[in-house]
Amino acid sequence: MSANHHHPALLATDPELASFIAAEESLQAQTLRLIPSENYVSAAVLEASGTVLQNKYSEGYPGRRYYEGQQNIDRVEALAVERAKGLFGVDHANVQPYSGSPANLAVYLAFAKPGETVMGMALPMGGHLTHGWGVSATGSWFRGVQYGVRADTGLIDYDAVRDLALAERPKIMFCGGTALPRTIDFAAFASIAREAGSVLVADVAHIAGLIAGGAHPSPVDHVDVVSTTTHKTLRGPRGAMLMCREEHAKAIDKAVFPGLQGGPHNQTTAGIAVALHEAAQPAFTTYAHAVVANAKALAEALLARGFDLVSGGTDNHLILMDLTSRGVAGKVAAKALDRAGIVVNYNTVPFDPRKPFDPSGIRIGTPSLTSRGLAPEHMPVVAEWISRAVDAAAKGDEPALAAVRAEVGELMAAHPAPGLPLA
Ligand code: DSN
Repeated sequence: MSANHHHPALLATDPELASFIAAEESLQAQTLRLIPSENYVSAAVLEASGTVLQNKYSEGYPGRRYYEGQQNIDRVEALAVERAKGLFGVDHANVQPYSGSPANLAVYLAFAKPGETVMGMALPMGGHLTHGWGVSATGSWFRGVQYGVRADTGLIDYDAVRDLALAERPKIMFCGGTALPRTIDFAAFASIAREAGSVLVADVAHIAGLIAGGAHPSPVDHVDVVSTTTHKTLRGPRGAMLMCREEHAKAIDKAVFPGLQGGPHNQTTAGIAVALHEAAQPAFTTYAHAVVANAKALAEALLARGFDLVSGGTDNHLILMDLTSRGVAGKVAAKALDRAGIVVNYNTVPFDPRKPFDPSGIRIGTPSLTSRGLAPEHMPVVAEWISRAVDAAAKGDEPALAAVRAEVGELMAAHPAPGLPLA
């Protein structure tokens, strides 16, 4: 059956657009998706996210709205908030940020004034644009100062973080990032932030699902604010949440609305509520630990094939590969892997001599393949495919990439992804 049959109204109204979605469904079904910030949501999350809740304006918060007719919307949002509080053990949750960048911008609005100093990990070291990096509003409207990792270990240099924090006394300090393969020591950051008098924000977008499932320590007892997207390891729709202690609740809510945003995306709030419900089930704890077990097994298999991994391995869902010694640039490798049915992103490695748009590494991760039920026993073959594709990229060997693609397709067909129509 064609995937188009799963969207009959769309197919009738707009067959061109329907065909694009059907093609994307096939692509997601047939490829090995290794981008560590992506996942497959469940059919239930997909259903909740595509509902008539989208027809409603709801500026304000449950019980305090600027539009009438909120009887059901209030219940949806209150449920999402209660579930977030329960899952992460926080006093307060705001589920309205449209995505991670607006969520972080709201934190700036709540705690800093333009021109004040803010501190985060440098983007090329594994941080995020919104942690004060220059090309982001957070690095141009505020004065961003940045820390990184040690050149010899690839690990965060907490002594250097402390020195910088005490010298700069930032109003806001971010920990967390987008290419960090190792456990974040939230207690160490908290002690530094206390000394420096900074508001400490843990951006756990990448690891929120691991935290919910007990596979990464929680920042909740250590930081002022937790910022997260909802669509990565947490396996929800594209959205975000801000969580904090009661003392910061008003400042955070005011910053999100009316400070930064208008009407919340109620259909997304519903999808978040479902994802949080799913993440509270025992099966999600199993999932979170399996993500890490798969990443560790994949890292070992890659090391055995001679790959260089930043920090020598992983503690979480993510692996950062430096391809310099393989004689191929990250972008060339990523594009070849794509042709081999393996979807990754090219990425800078710490102290990368190459440019961000043509860097030395690729970033991979195991959230999506774990959602399809792949296990550590499959990781040696995944490493073998990556190795064959990277070598083929270096040689321009297209038949070798096609051969990998066929093998990938077979394994993917045997492990259907959640939320996708069966072919
Ligand atoms: N785009 C996200 C990621 O891939 O890590 C960060 O914003």
